Amino acid sequence: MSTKITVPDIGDFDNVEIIEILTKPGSKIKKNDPIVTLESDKSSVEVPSPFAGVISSLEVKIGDKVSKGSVLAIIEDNKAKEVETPKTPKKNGQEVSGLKKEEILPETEKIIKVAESATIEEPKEKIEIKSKLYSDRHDLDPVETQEWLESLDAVVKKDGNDRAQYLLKKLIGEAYKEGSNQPITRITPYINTIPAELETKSPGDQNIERRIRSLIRWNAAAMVVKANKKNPELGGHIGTFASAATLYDVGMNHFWRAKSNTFGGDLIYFQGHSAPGIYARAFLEGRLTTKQLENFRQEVGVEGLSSYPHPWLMPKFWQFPTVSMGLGPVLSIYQARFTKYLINRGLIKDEGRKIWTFLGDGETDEPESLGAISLASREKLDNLIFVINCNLQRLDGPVRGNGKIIQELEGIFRGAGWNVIKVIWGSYWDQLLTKDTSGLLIKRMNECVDGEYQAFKANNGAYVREKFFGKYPALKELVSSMTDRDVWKLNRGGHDPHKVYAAYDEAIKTKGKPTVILAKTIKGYGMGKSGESINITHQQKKLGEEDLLYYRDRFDIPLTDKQVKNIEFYKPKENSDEIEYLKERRMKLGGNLPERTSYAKSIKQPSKDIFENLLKSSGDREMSTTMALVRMLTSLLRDKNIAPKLVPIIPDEARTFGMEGFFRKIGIYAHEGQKYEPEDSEQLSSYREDKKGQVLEEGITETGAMSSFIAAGTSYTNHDLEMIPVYTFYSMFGFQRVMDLIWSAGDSQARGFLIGATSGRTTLAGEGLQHQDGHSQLLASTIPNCISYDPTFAYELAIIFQDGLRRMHDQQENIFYYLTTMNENYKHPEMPKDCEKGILQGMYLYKEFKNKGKINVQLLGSGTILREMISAAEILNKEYNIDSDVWSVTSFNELRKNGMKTERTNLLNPSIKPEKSYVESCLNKKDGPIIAASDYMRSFADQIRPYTTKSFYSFGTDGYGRSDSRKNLRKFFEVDKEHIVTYTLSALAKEQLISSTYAEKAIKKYKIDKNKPMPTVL
Ligand SMILES: Cc1ncc(C[n+]2csc(CCOP(=O)(O)OP(=O)(O)O)c2C)c(N)n1
Ligand SMILES: [Mg+2]
Repeated sequence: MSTKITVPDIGDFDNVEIIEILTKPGSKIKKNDPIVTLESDKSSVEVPSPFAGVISSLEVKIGDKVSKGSVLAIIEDNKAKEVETPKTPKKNGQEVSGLKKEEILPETEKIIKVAESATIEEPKEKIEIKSKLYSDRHDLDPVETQEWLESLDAVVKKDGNDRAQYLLKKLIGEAYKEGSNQPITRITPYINTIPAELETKSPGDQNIERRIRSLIRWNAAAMVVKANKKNPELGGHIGTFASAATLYDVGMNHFWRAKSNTFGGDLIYFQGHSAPGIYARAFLEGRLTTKQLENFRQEVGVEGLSSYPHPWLMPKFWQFPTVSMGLGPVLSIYQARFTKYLINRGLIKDEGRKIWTFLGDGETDEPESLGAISLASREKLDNLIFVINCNLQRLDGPVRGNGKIIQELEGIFRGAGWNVIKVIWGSYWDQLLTKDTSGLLIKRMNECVDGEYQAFKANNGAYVREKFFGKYPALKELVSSMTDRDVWKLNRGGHDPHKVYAAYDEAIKTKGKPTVILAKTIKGYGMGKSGESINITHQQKKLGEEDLLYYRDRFDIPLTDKQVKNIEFYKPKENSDEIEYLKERRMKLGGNLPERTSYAKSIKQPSKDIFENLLKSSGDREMSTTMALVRMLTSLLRDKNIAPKLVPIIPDEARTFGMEGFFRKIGIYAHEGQKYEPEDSEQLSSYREDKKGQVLEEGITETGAMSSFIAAGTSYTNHDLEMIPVYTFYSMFGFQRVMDLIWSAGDSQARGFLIGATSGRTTLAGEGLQHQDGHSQLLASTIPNCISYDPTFAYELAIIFQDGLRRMHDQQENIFYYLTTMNENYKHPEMPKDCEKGILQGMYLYKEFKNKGKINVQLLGSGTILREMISAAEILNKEYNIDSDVWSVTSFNELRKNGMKTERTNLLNPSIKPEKSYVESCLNKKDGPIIAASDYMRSFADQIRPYTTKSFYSFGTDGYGRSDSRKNLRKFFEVDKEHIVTYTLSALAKEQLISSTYAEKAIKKYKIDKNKPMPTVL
């Protein structure tokens, strides 16, 4: 049967042009195969076939204008109306999952099995402990309270926790209806979440583990002290790791599974300045040498260790740069989300991998730390575990001296839907808590603030007895049989391996939500007077001999006094119990951590035809480079190798950039699919959410979008799967907003494309000061491995993008791209011959304007302002008989890099013939001064000024943007063709090549106000 394929509802558009025909008569097509591509002045979108069949005729041609209902083709669909078969990933499939199908040694398999079984146990049924009553002066009727509590106890015993929760919820609901506006509290008493009797016991040998931990503590502290003795400039931290040692050790000994050839590995975000402890363990494991430890923080010329986790500096060791506070937490949330994205898209297997994130309690002040936690619960990221080391201190002093950080965080995380596990008290408290039937102990625990808790640990047992227990006689009595030493021994949860083990165990078993562990610790644990729980702990890096001897004794390190004074490291023999135990534990968990590797296959490059369309002239059709980008991505989505690897990332601007066509075509990733019929379901660009969706529509969070970019851009190492993130943002809200994350993308060696769309100070006319970007290119130039371009024409963009794909995803270079695209529509010429190399190097001769004039000028323009240059060249040529060479500068940044390199080479080789910079080699045979301009600040073009001997004049958009028409904005910033003509004439006069009267006349002609101040002050 013949059926017409017509244009579906395309929203508000009418008379839209057909720019591509993607099928031909006789072609057999499947449902959803694209028939044509339509392009309005804002976006391009493919029209898919609504059913399968054979195309019998095409009813349209390229250039035709169509509207809803126009017939595109006739299809013979007498064959079954095939529904597109979903592409299920091949199990062990090489091309889909990127997982290696390799022979696994039986030995290794055994190890993995043991590791997995160690961590996948079914949770035990939970029993609620009986609530305890203590007298409360706010209680109007204690007897009534007691009755209610007893009823609750009875319900818990008879029908369990869930029933009790249900009843409580009902009660609160009723109270709310009655007018009580008191929300249910999200804060529980200041005690451990897991009652002692429900703790899963650690299978580890606690004695050996303690000895290992002590050695790690010693070596970590010695490393810092040694470095600072050598050179006090070097710095470092002892107190942070001292507080976190148990938190890390329990993970390393029992939970964190390394990457192997059958398992992707857990991903651990270590707290940045606890790095010395991580090195110290790697030293015991034999992964780092004494020499390396001795060279902590000395990386120039020697194989030293970097201050903090920096994959750029230690690419085989560190996986995640975390030390800029707040970035680790947010990056890890998006890492966990991206892992689920890959699983849901069928690109990797679900192996139950976990992402663990360590952060400081002070670090939670950073908006980035907590800003994305609701995403984690919304997306049900049960693969994510935060461990917040609540040592109650930050750099200057207490985190919440007058409050309790653990309680504050509990409320925030619980409110956001996380599973919260508080690990406040160590095992020594268990008995006291059981013994205290009055409820006073918990009351006292609840009422003390962090400033007091800090002071307790900065003092001694007698102080704790008096200040903590002494407040209530009954409490004092509770500890009357304990010595001060015993009281001092009452430990905090984060230093108790049993408590930490139980919390981790529960965390990994939690389903459907992320977990946060709030572990109470002591900053500078074990440092005694030199730094335990005192306000200067964070900065303490120089321990004196006395302090070192104390530290040695505190942790029973078998070093002589002399060795301690020499600050020697200590490593037991290979066959010692400690080393054997430590290695055996890691073997069982699949290998060492942290370790950075990549077994990702490179991506087969697309054929040149994909880019062909953009290399041709657009004829009379006007389009923006943003649209050209969308066209190119649409074509790339037809390439079977590239398509599945593309990760389009957009923070709520798809429609601004004309990318809404992707919604229907590849779907928006939504872990629960789409539970509703979108209001625009009939339309071609319908808002389609899908569990297998490919677009990461992030909502309004550039921080989140950038974090996704980093997760996707480092997928080659974290998932052994090369992916191609293309994160398109409003250029003003890119570098300016999330520069620190972009810096960390560089450190992480992320690969992918950042696209600053609607870029330039004058292309975005109406949006004004806070939207118009005239400096992102300069910010991009500060990142060493960021390659940036400001192309003007579609063919330039295509050549650059194609080369980027080749360099990053085929050659696997550790670089990333920043490309600015614009929203200004204009015609695009055909690519001139032989300019590909120049496009990539940063400039090429676009056109010569020759009139056999005697006077020459070199006009260099980038982005949209190149077009003003071209118009200026025409005017100069026609009206003033001035010849010019117009150069399209695709990247002042790349030109500068080349210039610096050449200059350096020449300075280092003063006796040989100097090399020419690329700029110089382009311009040295050309006559006339250089006039350079862009839609960015003058310093963008100025970057190449030192690399040419010619006179150089640069123009740009220094100053705040504002709203007006493009024409007026360019006039205001003096980068329109009239100013360029005028300034060129003036420059030529200054060079004494022409009379100054030409410029004076032009100033009058173009009504240029000489008295107008510089735009920078307006
Ligand atoms: C964005 C940022 N600001 C400031 C710092 C400097 N800094 C390093 S550690 C630190 C205090 C950290 O306190 P906390 O998070 O509680 O960690 P702790 O050392 O107590 O475990 C500060 C301010 C930083 N690394 N990053
Ligand atoms: Mg802290």
